[in-house]
Amino acid sequence: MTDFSNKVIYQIYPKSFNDSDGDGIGDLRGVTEKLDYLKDLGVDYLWLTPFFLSPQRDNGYDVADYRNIDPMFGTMEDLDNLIAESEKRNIGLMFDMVFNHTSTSHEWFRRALAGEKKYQDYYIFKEGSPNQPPTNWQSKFGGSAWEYVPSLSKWYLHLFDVTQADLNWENPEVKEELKEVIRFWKAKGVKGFRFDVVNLISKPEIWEDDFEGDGRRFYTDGPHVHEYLKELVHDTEIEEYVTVGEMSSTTLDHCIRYSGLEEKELSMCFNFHHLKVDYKNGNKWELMEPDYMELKALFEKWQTGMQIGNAWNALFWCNHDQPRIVSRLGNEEKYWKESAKMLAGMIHLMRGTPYIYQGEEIGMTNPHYTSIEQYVDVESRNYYEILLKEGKTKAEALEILAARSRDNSRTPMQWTDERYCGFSKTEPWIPVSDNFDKINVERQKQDKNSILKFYKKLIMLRKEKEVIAKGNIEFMETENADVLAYTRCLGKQQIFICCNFRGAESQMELTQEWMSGTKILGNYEVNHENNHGLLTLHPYEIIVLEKGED
Ligand code: TEU
Repeated sequence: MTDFSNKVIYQIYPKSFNDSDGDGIGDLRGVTEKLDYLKDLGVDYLWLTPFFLSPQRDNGYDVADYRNIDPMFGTMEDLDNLIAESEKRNIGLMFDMVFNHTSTSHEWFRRALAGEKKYQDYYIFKEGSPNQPPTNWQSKFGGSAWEYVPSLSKWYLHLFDVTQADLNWENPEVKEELKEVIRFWKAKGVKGFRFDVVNLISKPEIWEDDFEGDGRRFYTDGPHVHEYLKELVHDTEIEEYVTVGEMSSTTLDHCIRYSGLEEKELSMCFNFHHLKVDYKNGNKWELMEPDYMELKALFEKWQTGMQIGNAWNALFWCNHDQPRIVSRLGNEEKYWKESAKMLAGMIHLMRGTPYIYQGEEIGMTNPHYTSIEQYVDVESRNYYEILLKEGKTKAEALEILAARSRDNSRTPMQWTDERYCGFSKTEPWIPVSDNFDKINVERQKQDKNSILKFYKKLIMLRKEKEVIAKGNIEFMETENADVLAYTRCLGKQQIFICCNFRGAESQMELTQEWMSGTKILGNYEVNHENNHGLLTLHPYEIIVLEKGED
């Protein structure tokens, strides 16, 4: 399988990236306009979230036609042009394959509803009485995971929104249809694929109630998932393409199989465990201070576990579903720059392929919305109602959304300090963050110490130093709750990375062998204080030392 260890991938949420035609919605031509910016940043691939025909109930993750472009994003010609222009710059495009479900507006579902047996078998329909869903499972967006269709006297499964009906992967015809979608985009020159919630595609044989949770333990990493993935990849001949699976609530053992060298499934996988360390009792909708010991333990488990298993991680903090990392684990005010850089370095220097989500490279923050009207996301809107029903006040519910909503990452990309932040000439589909006059690309291009420059440096370093791409990882200071430290090692090349989580000074022991290391990267100009092996780190400081032959 191809080695993606020195590649860096940039994620684009087209709706919020750049609006070329002034309708307030980002589009494909808008992406093409920014290719030089992305080339200059140094990224190798662009993962574009779905721009296919869709009612946009879940911003494109409700696909109505896998082979056509939603007019709000442009035309096939615009896409062909984007592919050609990317190719010229040696940037590969990765498309987002939403194969766990389709929109209920998809022709297959419409024909199923119209009574065509063939298409009913494309989905998961179950007989049942109108008052009794087949199981008590909950949708990930709140409420039952089943919807009753009176005209058919049947229920259908939707693990996400009611308009996102789960596909039946046990039906060989479904698998063939989906393979054709991949072949279609391959023929267009697409260089890779991201597979949406692909570890949920294999449903259980027995349908039973879940009295311990929301049902996920029955369909996550399901019985045939590895077989389905192997078949999909093999039959579409994408073994050498960059492929990443989004693995929801997965396990290390499964990820070793999904992305292990032997199994020939995917190049790498996303897991989300490290992004739940501030969920109280595992509940996204209950706020808690981040548990840094848990974060450290998770990184150690996944980094070393995947290394031993000869498997490959996708490294990331941010995506279109996550609040901004600087607002979450960093500091938006006094140490905004320092903390954004520290978090960037912490994740980019680990073992895996790093992903940058648009705006992360300039330290974009959450937008601090204060009214429910500002939110667009279906999950946020649903949970607002659920939180109120549970007895929260409006203010409490809004405080939770301000920290947890997926819209935190979906605000328009901040290009300049102009009105609508250089994203559009008209009012965008979702409100702009309040700080675009300070945080924007143009400003950071002028500043040699900007967060943008730091990301550029990180990307360059991965390409220059094989130890970053391929080195073994080992964690240090595992009992220190203030600092995350690790080494990477490849033959005689070695680097040491330490990061201070705190907005205050922290200390760690520096072993004898690292005392003479050369600093190759940091977020403070002043030298660190090294007092007989006790290293004092500034607030949110990151220090990267190197030794050995390069
Ligand atoms: O997300 C899957 C997923 O489970 C989430 O990250 C989800 O947002 C979270 O569980 C809710 O708390 C993927 C896409 O990234 C997301 O945008 C889609 O809405 C979802 O699948 C359905 O296609």
